[in-house]
Formats: sequence, C-alpha cells, structure tokens
Amino acid sequence: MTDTFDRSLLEALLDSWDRNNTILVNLLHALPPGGLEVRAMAGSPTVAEMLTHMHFVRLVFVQEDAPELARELPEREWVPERDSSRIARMLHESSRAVRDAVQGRLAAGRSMDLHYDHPVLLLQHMIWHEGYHHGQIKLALELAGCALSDETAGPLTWGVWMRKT
Ligand code: NI
Repeated sequence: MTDTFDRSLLEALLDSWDRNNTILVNLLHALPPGGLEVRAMAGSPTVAEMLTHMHFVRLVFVQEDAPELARELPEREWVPERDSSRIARMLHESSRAVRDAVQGRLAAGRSMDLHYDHPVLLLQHMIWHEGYHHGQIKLALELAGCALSDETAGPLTWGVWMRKT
C-alpha cells in the first residue's frame, strides 16, 4: 500500500467520524421543544441522558486506550442536561478527543492500550454505538408523539452520510 493510499484512506475514515458527529449534533438541534426530556418508557434514559452518555463513553474509551490524549471525564455519565448548546459543545469536544486518539496512535505506530486490534476500530465502535442510540432517540420521540418527519430528519442524517462534494 502506498503512502498516498494510506493517507486518503485515513482521511476517509476520519471524515466518516466527523460526519457521524455532525449527524448527532444535527439530531440534537432538530429536537422538538421538550425533546431532551423525552424517554421511550418508564425507566429508560431520556434523550438528554443518552446524548451525555455517548459523550461520556467516547471520553472513557480515549482514557482507557490512549491516556496520553485523555480529557477530563465528566463526573456523571447519564446527565439530564437541559441546555442543548452545552450538549453540542460536549459532543464536539469528545468527537475531537476520539479523532485525536486514533490519529495519535496511528501516527505513533502504537496499538490501543486496552481494546481493539487496530486504533481505527475505536472509530468504528463509536459509530456503531451512536447509531444504536440514534435509533433509540428517534423511537423515543415517536412514542412521545413528537416524531421528526422523514423530510426533516433525512437531510440532517442520511443526507450527511451520502453527501458527495
Ligand atoms: Ni450506550
């Protein structure tokens, strides 16, 4: 494999991670009024709690796998945060942390400390995890009678994945 190929492959992988975060933040900003407090059923986490959980999980994995690039962990994992701009800032910060951890370990030619056979798997794992919760958030909104229409959600989510420049 040539260096050029390696670099463009890495750029595409990091781009996929950036798109994943853009989609999550788009979903956050598209929530209807009161959407952060919605939950699928009694005992399930609220939308806000799922979003802050994703932020926390990202940072924990960075701490466990590339501690030299760790950032401060929030005190709590499932936080019923009501300020969506605050959640957006958190997601941007932890997205950057994951990106830096993967890029840092690849550049250093080092594997991750605790999980994964390859640093790129951290990205893939987080994308999978967040797609899982994305579906849960959409379902919770639907059950609460405030579903996002396909016309609203489509361009903010699937459209971001498939955008071709
Ligand atoms: Ni989870």
